[in-house]
Amino acid sequence: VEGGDHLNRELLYSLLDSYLKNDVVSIQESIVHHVEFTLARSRYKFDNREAYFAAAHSLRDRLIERWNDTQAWLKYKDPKRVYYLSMEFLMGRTFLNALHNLGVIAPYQEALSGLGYEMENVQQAERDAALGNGGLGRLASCFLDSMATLNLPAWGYGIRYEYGMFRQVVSEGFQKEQPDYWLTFGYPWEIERPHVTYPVKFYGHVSVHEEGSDGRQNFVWNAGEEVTAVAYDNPIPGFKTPTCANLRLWAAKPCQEFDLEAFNTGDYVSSIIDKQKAETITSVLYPDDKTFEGKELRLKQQHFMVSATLQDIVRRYKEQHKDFDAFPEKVAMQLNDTHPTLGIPELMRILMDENRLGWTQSWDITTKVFSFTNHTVLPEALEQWPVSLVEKLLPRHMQIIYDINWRFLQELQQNHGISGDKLGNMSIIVDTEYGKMVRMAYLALVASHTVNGVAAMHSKLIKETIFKDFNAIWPEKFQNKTNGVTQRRWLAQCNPPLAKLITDTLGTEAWVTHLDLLQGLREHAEDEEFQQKWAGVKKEAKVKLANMIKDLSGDEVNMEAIFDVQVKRIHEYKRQFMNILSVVLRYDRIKSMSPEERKDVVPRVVIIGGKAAPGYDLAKRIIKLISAVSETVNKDSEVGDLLKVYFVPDYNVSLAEVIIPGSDLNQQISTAGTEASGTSNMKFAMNGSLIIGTMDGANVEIAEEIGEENMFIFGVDAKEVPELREQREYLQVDPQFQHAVNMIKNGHFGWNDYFNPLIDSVTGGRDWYLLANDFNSYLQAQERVDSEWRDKKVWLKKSILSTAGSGKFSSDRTIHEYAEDIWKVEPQPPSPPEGRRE
Ligand code: TH1
Repeated sequence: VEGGDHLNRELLYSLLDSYLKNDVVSIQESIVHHVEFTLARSRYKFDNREAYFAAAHSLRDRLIERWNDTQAWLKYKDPKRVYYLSMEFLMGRTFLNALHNLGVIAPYQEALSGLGYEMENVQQAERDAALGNGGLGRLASCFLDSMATLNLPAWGYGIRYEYGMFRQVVSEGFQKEQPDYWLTFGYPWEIERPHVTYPVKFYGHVSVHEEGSDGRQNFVWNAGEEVTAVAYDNPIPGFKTPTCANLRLWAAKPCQEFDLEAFNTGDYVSSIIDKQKAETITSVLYPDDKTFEGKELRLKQQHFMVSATLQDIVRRYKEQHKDFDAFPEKVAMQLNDTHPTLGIPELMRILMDENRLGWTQSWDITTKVFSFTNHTVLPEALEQWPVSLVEKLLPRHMQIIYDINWRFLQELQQNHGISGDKLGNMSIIVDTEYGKMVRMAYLALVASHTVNGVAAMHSKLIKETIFKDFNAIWPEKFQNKTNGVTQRRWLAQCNPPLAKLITDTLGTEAWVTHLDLLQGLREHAEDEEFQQKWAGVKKEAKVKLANMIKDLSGDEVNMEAIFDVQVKRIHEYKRQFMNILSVVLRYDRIKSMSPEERKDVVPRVVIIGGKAAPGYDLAKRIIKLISAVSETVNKDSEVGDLLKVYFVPDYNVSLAEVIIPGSDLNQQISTAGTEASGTSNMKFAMNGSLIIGTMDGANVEIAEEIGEENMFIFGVDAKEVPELREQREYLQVDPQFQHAVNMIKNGHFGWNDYFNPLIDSVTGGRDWYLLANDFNSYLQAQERVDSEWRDKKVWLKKSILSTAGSGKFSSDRTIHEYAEDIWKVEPQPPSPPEGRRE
């Protein structure tokens, strides 16, 4: 690219000598400027959506200033950087988050209202960026917020899917999936980088050349297909810091140079059409949460993401370093589950084949930079790719994986005296009835310096189960990093009345970056005046949730009822089925009461939401069952206000921001030992919602922090589960469980045949997730909920203590631990370049 050789640096600096002004008039000028010149609309007529886009662009300008300064500062300082590699980022909306982190909510609100627009309506025009399935993707997004806020030199890397998580429509109780083409009208928060591109290769074959004075073999990968990865940067502002981190997402485009002769020899038009296939690589997010699908396109996506990312990281490093000696002192990479594990052989390939390093040095570097997070022990989620597929798509990578495995098995035999079956059990390559497979978790483990689970209990479990043999030889590799969530989005932004009450009570806003300060609420837990204020803000949030229910059902719910919420992906192990069975019993009990008895019933509004993977048959039947129960119960005039059940369609980040603050009670009821951590439990606790739950995942640590007596704990312990599973067939089935199941079976809610597979899954000695077994204890916990709700003071105290005890569950704490114990990266608070002033 020509030009720019004779820059007038002085002029350029003087033109940009301070940040854009954030007074109301300057903001209005910039909004109107974007209405006219970015949207090319009339200044005198623009609707809420156009107001949103213009305001977003004006805010984007302010983000870009910080982004540029942060990145220039990091280039100058050249510290060790951390890269978070993830196939999912569930960002949700950005507008309010950026306003809040930049500290400009009030002036923007005033600017917009001065122009005749309501902030609330403008915000609603934004679509969610839903490039993730659930907890794992949302965790990555919370981490980005914390990394920016902590001034860490951090970037996220992922894929810019054109279709995010499907939109769930529930029609007649059945889930229908609709495509989420979220980029219609453009996405104002991204910056396209047409010049940041890399070739990504697939297929073909590998040839060997004897080359050079040392007679070394050089491997050349002659690819059969090549696509171009184009970078899209998404600025991630920290809270009250000029640091702006980056989320770089890759889009696939056809490659310009590749295979030009196809155009000369064949049909011009079909050659062009062929090229368009490249774009399909980044077209759609796989909507399967925890079921490994083994589709070729998914493997392509994984390689595409890590190949572009590693080329980018290596290029950035080489700009400032002459050899690779310092690479491990400058780079840390975190693998978000095994999905980006192909980054390991890809880095080896780049070092050996493209930079001529030997195996030993390449392996030494690779094993110093990667670390790996495991998020589940469920066997169906563990990735195993057929060797035949990897060989076809990535022939050079397959060779490297074989070499890694061979050296690893050598080491096991020579240094650890392992042989026979045990050796086979630890092999990265395993022979199965479907042929040879690559166990991605083992590959990640062998090449990473650290592996971590996501809650104390889960980290212990992986050492005892799926990674037992590895823990025996490398105990020092294993760590725990209990998950966290960002209190900026999940308290400050989504629940302003509660945030204000907390700030007023603590006399400081510092909890927004130091969540431990919430402990200071403890001393007010029994203060009657404070409890009244607490009840007031909870009521405000409940009204918002009630309005949402009104919009979707037309019903006006009873504000005195317990708002009882379970929102998460639909999965057998999360036991939404057990929840609805208890609702069925409650319904039955109310029906059998006299009018006099009914006066003592604590009213409930049960709210359930979540998506089922499109191919997960039982999960879809659970949705239908909830809808069927809801229909029968809600129209039963005898029951009236005492019980209502709603299935909220299309549960997503934006709905969570309304539902979580508005809940009184939340359900975290997975079979002990199945939910690695859970993160909504933390969001609910922060917002003063009480947990009914099992001793599973992070619930265990939440109980330590807020006190078991302030939660409704039930069910068996994880250590009892294996034995109970063995005995399932012979256990006495709880009569109440049987009764609820029978009501469904007998057609009380219609559709009885359709529910048979569901019923079969929990009866006849099957019941893998032990619903029947935990049912009685669950009902007792529900009884305690009702009786404690009756005493408002008791409930309010527990609600306050929930919030007060949630300080540990800030992702700031989690990220601080990753930075210190795993990444060894340090905060780099930027000093704005010469002349730049806030
Ligand atoms: C989830 C875990 O189920 C949840 O317990 C945890 O809080 C969350 O990760 C964050 O750590 C997982 N999501 C996925 C998604 C896929 C594969 C495995 C997991 S584990 C696609």
